[in-house]
Amino acid sequence: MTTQNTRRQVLKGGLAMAGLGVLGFPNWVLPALAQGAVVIPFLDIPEDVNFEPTPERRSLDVRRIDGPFTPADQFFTTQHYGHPVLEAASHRLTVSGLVDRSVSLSLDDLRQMGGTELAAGFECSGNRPPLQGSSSNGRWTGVPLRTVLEHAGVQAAAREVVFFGADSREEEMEWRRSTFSVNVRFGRSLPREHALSPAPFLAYALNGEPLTRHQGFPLRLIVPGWYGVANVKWLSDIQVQHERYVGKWQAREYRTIKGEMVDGEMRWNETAIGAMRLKSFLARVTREGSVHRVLGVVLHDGTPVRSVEVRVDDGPWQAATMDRSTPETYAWKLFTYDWTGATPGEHTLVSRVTDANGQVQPTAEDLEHKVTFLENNQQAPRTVRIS
Ligand SMILES: Nc1nc2c(c(=O)[nH]1)N[C@H]1C(S)=C(S)[C@@H](COP(=O)(O)O)O[C@H]1N2
Ligand SMILES: [Mo]
Repeated sequence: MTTQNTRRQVLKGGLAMAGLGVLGFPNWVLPALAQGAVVIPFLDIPEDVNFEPTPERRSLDVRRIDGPFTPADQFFTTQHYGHPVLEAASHRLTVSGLVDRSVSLSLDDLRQMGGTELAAGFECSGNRPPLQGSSSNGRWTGVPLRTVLEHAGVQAAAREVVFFGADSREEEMEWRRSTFSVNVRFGRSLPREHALSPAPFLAYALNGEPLTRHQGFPLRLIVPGWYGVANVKWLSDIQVQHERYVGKWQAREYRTIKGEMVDGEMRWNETAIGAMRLKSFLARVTREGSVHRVLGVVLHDGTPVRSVEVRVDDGPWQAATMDRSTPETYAWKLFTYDWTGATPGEHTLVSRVTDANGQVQPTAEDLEHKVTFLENNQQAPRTVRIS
């Protein structure tokens, strides 16, 4: 199944294919908890960890995942400049710069161009063990970005497409030995070819409901396969330009500093946050009769997944089973592993994912010379006590 379909195709497909819901997504529901199943606490997650949302942030309690899509009221959320309050009726998306015609689109204009669906999961690049709660999976409704860009007509000289939210803040900005007071908007960019490719998406609904204010009401960008920071919320302006965009949130705050040994010499690289690095983590362990069922999540850039494996203590890597309900390219992928013969005492469980290019999820040691904490995709061990 393709990730984006017109509503008509989706309905037709939905009728043609048994087991699919009205929107063409599978009805498969991961049992919230099978009858009689007992959740085994993770010893690496403190018992008193507080998942209550603050006005700024909400973390997903991954131990409660009970279906392929994260409900909007559990979807993790974060941002840097608070939540602008926008009116749906008066909101306009402007497209300007190196375009044949500058446009200003209302939500109704966008709805008339769109109504397609996209399954996409993402994590904040700061998501890391032990909670891994800055990650979620959504079913978005909106318009492919390129439909809007083609409507405005991207000129030949354009190399970069910049996306601005309605959020901004007055900041002291240092440059050499001077400091300037500048109004900084939240902005991110994509290279021309990526912006005009089929995947990037302008979303006005999540799981069939209008975006909430936290999720970027009334409009946001979704860059499938990329870390969360790319998904500009409260999207207001698209600027098409020739210059590379080096704004704070593009080039400075969201980067990774990592050393790599080349010919016995350490080379330090600074890279911007972009596509998600291949990752799996364990979300829950339950005891169901004599079996311990392990549930986990894969996040990736859309490259097909070749395998997911689980290891118990120092045992061999064992194949886990990919859940078939999230086959969409950019959705997160759930997997299960049935652990039999668990003995009383403390055990360490860990997962690793390999993609179709042979890329293997790295270990913590592999990432030893990554000195900044973003893009932590290490194999993340969890401990449990079996009684
Ligand atoms: N306008 C705007 N968009 C933004 C941000 C922001 O601060 N302002 N934060 C980004 C970051 S860092 C992440 S991880 C995601 C979080 O999206 P969510 O709140 O829907 O989970 O939004 C991104 N989009
Ligand atoms: Mo983020």
